[in-house]
Amino acid sequence: MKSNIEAFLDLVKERNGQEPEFLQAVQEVAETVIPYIVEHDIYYGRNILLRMVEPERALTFRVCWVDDSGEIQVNRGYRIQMNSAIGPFKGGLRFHPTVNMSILKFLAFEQVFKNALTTLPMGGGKGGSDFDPKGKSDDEIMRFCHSFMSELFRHIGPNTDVPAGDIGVGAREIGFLFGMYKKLRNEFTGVLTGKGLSWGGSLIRPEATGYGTVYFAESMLKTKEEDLNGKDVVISGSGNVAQYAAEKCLQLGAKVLTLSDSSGYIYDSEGIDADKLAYVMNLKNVKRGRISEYLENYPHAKFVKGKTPWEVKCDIALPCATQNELHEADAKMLLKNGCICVSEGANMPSTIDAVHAFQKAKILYAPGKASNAGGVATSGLEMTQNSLRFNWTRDEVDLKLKSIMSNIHDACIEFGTEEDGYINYVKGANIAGFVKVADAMLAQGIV
Ligand code: NDP
Ligand code: 2IT
Repeated sequence: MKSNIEAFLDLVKERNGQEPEFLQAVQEVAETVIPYIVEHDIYYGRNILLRMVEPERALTFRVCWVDDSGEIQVNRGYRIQMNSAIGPFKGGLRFHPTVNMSILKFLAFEQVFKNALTTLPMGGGKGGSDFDPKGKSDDEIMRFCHSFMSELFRHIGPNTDVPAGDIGVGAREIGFLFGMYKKLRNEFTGVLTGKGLSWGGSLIRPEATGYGTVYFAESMLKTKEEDLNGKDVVISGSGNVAQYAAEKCLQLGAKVLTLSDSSGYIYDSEGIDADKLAYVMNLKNVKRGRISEYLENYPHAKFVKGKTPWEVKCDIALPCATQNELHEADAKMLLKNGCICVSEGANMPSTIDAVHAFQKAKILYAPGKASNAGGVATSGLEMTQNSLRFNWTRDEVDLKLKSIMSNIHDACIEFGTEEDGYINYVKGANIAGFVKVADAMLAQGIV
């Protein structure tokens, strides 16, 4: 006879067979949450997980725009409104050529649990486009964002759905999107987060995902009476999350050895210090260059083309680039080299087999929905400040971020501690997130 988990996954596969990333995200949740549901009468037999894997609404739309040479371009826009049981849909927009239904549904599904973990009143959603921002001029980015928002504006609002950034969507894109929303609606509201400071943004929002990922690593290390001071850290990615994860590691006395992009990784055996990181930030955020250009200023470093940094010996690994960037063989290599802690800044960067390898070795391993929740949590704080029409100081927001990350860690301990004392952060995060959303769904009835 099939187990409850297998039967559930077969059903989800039947309906979503063409969506491998979504099925992967659902499997990871089902493996830990179904045994919990079976043991708890209030959830059993109510098809709550089946309701959670079906988006409340999934939109696709045409985005036409004119490039600098006068050619008409056509992209596809999406917004997945996954679950609004505990608050308005909330989650980022991703602009990347690989964007499709599967990727956005996995991200939206993860977001539901992540947002619940923050304890703030936010449902889950995700959106974006297969538009590739690489190599586009600022004017092309503006025309694309304006066209994208000329449809999306009908479906979002400060009490309905509040998008933000993700891969390929940063401060520049949020500005253009906000400008068009404001024009079409004729109202100035907190409909997007990650806004500029002078027009409704929050201090610490740009830093929050990376900082939060490192705060979470600190909490995990503390359970072993360890900290970041003097540790060797390997980071993937060189975008928003990776940059601020690196900054916080440096502030806490760790040595950052690598950064990467989709072309390969750089390894600086002397460590990427604050000056070198400032160079990277300018290279990536202003010049919009490639990480290999690091060597133009620091020729002693190595650029390893086409590879991910997991082969570099380290104490702590922070995957901060994209989904499925860390495979089982990478996990085994990290373990062999003595890695004791993995805190995910990206969403689902480790494959299921890689996660199982970390757990089997009983190292400290946190899934993105727990460890990278600082970004959306600070988006929630931006929404609060917008509603209050008031801004908190940098220290006030940072303190709240720290406290939220520490509470998420506590929730993982509460729901994820196994009989032998090992903290299964995947189980903890999934069950803690599930309970909050499921209770709200039960209270609201079959809608
Ligand atoms: P950015 O666009 O700022 O940076 C993305 C980085 O990841 C770049 O270095 C990029 O390299 C690399 N990357 C992207 N796609 C791939 C790929 N297919 N293979 C290898 N490298 C890739 O995005 P963010 O830093 O904002 O996002 C990084 C991760 O963090 C994502 O998984 C995102 O979902 C997650 N996240 C982001 C949050 C936020 O607040 N921004 C919040 C929580 C999670 P290249 O330039 O070559 O594409
Ligand atoms: O994956 C994520 O949590 C984000 N991209 C941030 C979402 C948000 O609404 O700030």
